[in-house]
Amino acid sequence: MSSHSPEPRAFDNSQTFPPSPTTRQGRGLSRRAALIGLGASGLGIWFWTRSSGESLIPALSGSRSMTQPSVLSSEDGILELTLRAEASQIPWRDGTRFALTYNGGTTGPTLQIRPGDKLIIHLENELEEKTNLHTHGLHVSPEGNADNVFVSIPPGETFTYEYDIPLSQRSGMFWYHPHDHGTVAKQVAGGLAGVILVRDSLDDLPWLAQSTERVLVLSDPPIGSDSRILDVGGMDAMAGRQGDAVLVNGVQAPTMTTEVGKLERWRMVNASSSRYYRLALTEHQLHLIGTDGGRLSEPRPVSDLLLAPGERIEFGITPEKAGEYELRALPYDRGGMGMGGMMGNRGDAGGSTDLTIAILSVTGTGPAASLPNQIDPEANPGLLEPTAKRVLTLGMGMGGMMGGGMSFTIDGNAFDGARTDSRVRFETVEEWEIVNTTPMDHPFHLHVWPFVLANDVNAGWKDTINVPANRSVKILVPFIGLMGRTVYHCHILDHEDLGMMGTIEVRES
Ligand SMILES: [Cu+2]
Repeated sequence: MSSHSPEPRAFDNSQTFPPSPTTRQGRGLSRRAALIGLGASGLGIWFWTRSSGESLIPALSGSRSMTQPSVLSSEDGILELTLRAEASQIPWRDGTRFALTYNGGTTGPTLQIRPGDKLIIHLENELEEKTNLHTHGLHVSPEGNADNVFVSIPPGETFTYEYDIPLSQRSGMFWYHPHDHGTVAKQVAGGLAGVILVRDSLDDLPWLAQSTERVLVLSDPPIGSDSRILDVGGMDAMAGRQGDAVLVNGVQAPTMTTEVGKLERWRMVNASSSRYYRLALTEHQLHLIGTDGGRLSEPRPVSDLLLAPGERIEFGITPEKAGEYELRALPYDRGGMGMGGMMGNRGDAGGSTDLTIAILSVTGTGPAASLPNQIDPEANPGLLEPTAKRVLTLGMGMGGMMGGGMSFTIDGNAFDGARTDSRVRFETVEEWEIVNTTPMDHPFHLHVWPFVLANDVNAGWKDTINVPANRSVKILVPFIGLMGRTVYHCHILDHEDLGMMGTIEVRES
């Protein structure tokens, strides 16, 4: 868990791999471009690293209210809806901007479901290219017409997804977005994303039900008038594209209003293609109460927390006095290649995001709200004894992109959907060590089966975990509940499109 430490990260989960003073020094040069030789990495080439200097469009002065995406809730155990993916012009300042939308909104509708429900989504593809749908984090089948990333829906066609939400699905925040290999980064960057809230009896506890719940979808779209904004160069893709403005539910630096004594509960998802957010609230401690896969057993106070692409967190906030406070993204260097930025291209990575994401406006006086000591007594996994160990190595090599650039790999292989990379026996627990041999951070995401961190098993259920540059992370994965064939990948979505994805098949034998 990070507080104000020189190397902030979401969890203290990494072991140095290998100890690399050159790279650590490089990552520390957070305020200027630096040329660093990484011959020791075996790549034998030079990378630029860079962490600031990108020109995000500043927020206009004057306050804009926080909006919430529209909500669709299940009734009598079923939620059935149509999602129409299409190119749109949506409101932006005094005019409009180009975006890809679900049902025309800047954020797709929030889908509220309960364990045991059936979720039916008719996905209409009105885009000019193929697409599909992934229900990120849901413990549902990855096969057939459920959470099957190998489905590809041509333009003009409709596909009906059906998800049986198991009774074992934990209450939490999940999200949906396209996952058709090769087009994921541009479609998510264009705006295709929405939230899924799974609620159960935990959500009926008075302190939870009576608090002010807000969904905060963080995105950083490219801003422009037509679809050309979604075309980025090879360098930007390799770095991981970053957009032109940071938005919350489609609004730049919105204001949330509340009163002293009220408990604020913020459920945040990083729906950006590549951008990282190291979150802090001025003059406040944040209380982490939920992670990707649901609530913690007890709140964890943090001064700041890193939210990598794909990750979710739920914060409790207890304002003590009236005032205006800023939800900030603090500097964080995710490493990178930086050449695009040096040449003035759009969306270069590395890139420290240092700005105001939203404003909390507090009025009134009196005692602050309090959080209970215990949240979800069933959150902790108990004893997880791995029966197998597996090492996955995230790498970059020459020869990708038609020989002209880098290929992004896992265990030396770029993605091939026909190849099965990891075979796992159903109803076993595996320890996975995710080794990052590159000078950039990569958020690792496993579909279907949530995991915990090996060195802090009570830190909450996860499905996406940042693996810092030249470090490794160990996770424990119970492969229970569901069998099937699906994928794991880097959630810097350009890296996934460039090949940093592998396949996994879980069977009884
Ligand atoms: Cu990556």
